[in-house]
Amino acid sequence: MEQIVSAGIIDSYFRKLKESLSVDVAIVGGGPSGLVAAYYLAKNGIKVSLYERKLAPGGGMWGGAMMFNEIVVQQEAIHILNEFGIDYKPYTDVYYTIDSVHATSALIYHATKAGVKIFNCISIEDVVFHNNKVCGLVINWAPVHREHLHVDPLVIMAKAVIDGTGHDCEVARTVERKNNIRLNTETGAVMGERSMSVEEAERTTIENTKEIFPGLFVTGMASNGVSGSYRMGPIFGGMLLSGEKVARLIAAQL
Ligand code: 48F
Repeated sequence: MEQIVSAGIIDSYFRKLKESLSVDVAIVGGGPSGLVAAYYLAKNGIKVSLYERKLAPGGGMWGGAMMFNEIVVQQEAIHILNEFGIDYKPYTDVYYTIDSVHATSALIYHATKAGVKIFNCISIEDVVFHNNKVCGLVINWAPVHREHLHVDPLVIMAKAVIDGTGHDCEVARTVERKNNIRLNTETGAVMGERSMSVEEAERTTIENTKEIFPGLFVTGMASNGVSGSYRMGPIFGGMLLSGEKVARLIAAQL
């Protein structure tokens, strides 16, 4: 009995991992923007895997604001809440409040149900760079990084990579730092995030959602971080719309 339980887990995990060695789209970060992008891509029949270094995907959405577990979403993103079957309550005529645990779990549920393979506890430490194009991810167990263990990684090949790592825009920073290249930003570099300006930030999150280097796209807060725009705090419409947009851009290219 004990052996069957262990063998079942090992066999099915390694099957999943092996089937994901080459995917259409590899997403770094399981925050709201990454999860929404993953869902729409998978719904379109595109093969997607998502890597999250924490135990639970969901990023900064679980905690609402200051651990008050409610978030705000504006009118423009309501169609995405409806798509995911997320309940919301009107607060004004254009802003809605939502239980953040309900919303986050719905994003995860529907992404996996649509066929996205989520790998948690895995950290992206680098990309694969061929012929001046990003074409995969270098992955390792998150605890390997946390413990500073000297252990070599494995590689996932992908036609497109999405940096959904939030405020730190980790993938974009790594690509820029290591490869002596210019990104598709005003300065050619990762410009870094500015202070809080809610309305402006919500708008630019969507504008800045784009391909910043061949094979590398940005979504969510990483879009604003890369392009030097503002942060917005616990309003999440921009994150959801950015995920929807990056999925559309990639689907059109594949
Ligand atoms: O930060 P996060 O939620 O990204 P997002 O989708 O949403 C931002 C909002 O939560 C909030 C905000 C909104 O109003 O400003 O901050 O842009 O999720 C990013 C996820 O990426 C993971 C990280 O643990 C988090 O769950 N992550 C970051 N770097 C790596 C990573 C990495 N190198 N490898 C794997 N996962």
